[in-house]
Amino acid sequence: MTDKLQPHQFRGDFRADGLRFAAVVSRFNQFITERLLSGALDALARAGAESGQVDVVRVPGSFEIPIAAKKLAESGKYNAVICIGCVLRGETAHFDYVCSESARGIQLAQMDTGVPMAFCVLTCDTLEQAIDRAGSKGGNKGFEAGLAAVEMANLARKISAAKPQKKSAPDSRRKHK
Ligand code: INI
Repeated sequence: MTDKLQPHQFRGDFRADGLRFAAVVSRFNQFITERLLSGALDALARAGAESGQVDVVRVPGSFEIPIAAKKLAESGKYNAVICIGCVLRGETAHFDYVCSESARGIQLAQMDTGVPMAFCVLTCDTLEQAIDRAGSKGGNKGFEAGLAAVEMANLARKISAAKPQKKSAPDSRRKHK
């Protein structure tokens, strides 16, 4: 590795000033998703966000998160969207479809719109696993998603604002006479 090259490093700050966020929250397994939302809002508040910078949209289940997230992103009002849901394994294959379509739809929504989306859809075998990740021994995945949203919103803004390097002045010795 050469030590002559000093590339510009892009990093997203954990500061919410000047940014707007939306959280899409699934009502299915609300006992868990409201705790995840509290964690996400806590992260945004710690990054300096105020009430007017955050909107919350509720949808019936995790399957509906992508369409709401995409519409929010398309509105042009938000720098990042936090997607919150909880899918618990049942006796049928329903779990697999809801999990995979929710994850796939959220990824498609962020790639289509260019607005960063934080993925906070828990996919658990048991309610206990979900409780662990919604503010008890496994931490709060909503808090992590909130931080990821702030970091990615800042990073996206910096990347968009970056200008190409100016070309160096033409060499005077090669001037035409
Ligand atoms: N939605 C969830 O968010 N979590 C679940 O565990 C779940 N289960 O188990 O069925 C679930 N289903 C509803 C689904 O997301 C849609 O709302 C529904 O199919 C209507 O489109």
